[in-house]
Amino acid sequence: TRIHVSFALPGPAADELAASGLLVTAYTEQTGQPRESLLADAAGASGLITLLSDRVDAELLDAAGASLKVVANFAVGYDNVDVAAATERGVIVTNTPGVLDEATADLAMALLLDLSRRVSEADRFLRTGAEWRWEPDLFLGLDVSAGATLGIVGLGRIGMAVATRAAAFGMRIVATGSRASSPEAAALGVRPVSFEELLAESDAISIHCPLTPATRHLFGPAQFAAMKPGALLVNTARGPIVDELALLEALEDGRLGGAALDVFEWEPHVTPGLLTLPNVVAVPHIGSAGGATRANMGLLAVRNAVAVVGGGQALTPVG
Ligand code: 8YV
Repeated sequence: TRIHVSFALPGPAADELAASGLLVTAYTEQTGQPRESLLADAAGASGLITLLSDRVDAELLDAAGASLKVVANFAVGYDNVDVAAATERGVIVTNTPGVLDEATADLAMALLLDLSRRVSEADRFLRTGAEWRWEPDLFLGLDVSAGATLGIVGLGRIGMAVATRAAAFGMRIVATGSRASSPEAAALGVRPVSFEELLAESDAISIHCPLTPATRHLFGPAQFAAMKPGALLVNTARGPIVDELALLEALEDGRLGGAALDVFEWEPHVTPGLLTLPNVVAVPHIGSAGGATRANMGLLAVRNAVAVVGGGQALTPVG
């Protein structure tokens, strides 16, 4: 009985896995395992602990073979996993919900504040060594705390954590998604709306839905045209939810006021034109990159894998 890990787990998770008494193999680079070597190491494993960048498809599942019981994805998103192919083969798929809500919401809020108050843009300006004096209009931005409306697309666990923060900042909040009509959302002043209403009413939109066939390119030319002129877009969910070339065009046209992106359509590639626009803030998929958060994601992935391999129930199966 062996568990294979495709990347370097955070310390506490690696320690717990080592203490499980199971045989463990691991690819030790942080960057994640090249495909051919993952296919080879998966052969005969009972559990796989995988990253977003690992394509868990029929080929990988078949390379692992009949011994495979569980794929524990080190992420809340599992668009990299062919869940149907896993289910057909009797393989349980797990993710890491809950433990990264606060960290991801913190980053979404940081990006929203950065974009609205032009923090990165102003920082880049100073780094050019340009001469400046205080001026009333210098880096004038959007007052999010003066009742600006935030639209949360996909109000689930992470969206609720964003709503909590936005409410504390005095923002009006509209939302779509599973919890938009819940009492907890109502208590934060969240107004449930249709996607069309959200586009039309929001001064800033933050995306928190999963990537599925239904949400791929949820934001394209028609949606950018339906947004308020000068509205801001924040994406800490998944790149392909946004048509990145259409986004570039909407920014170049001046239709949108700015975009803050943690994720990209062709990750790790970033559409170069985005990086030359002053009103774009881009960071390399660091939404859950808090030390404690990453440790907890690792522990949850390990506990899922060990439980299923040992004949028990998964803690957080998907679906
Ligand atoms: C991970 C993420 O860092 O949880 C997710 O869905 O995108 C990030 O938290 C990344 O997916 C690593 O696998």
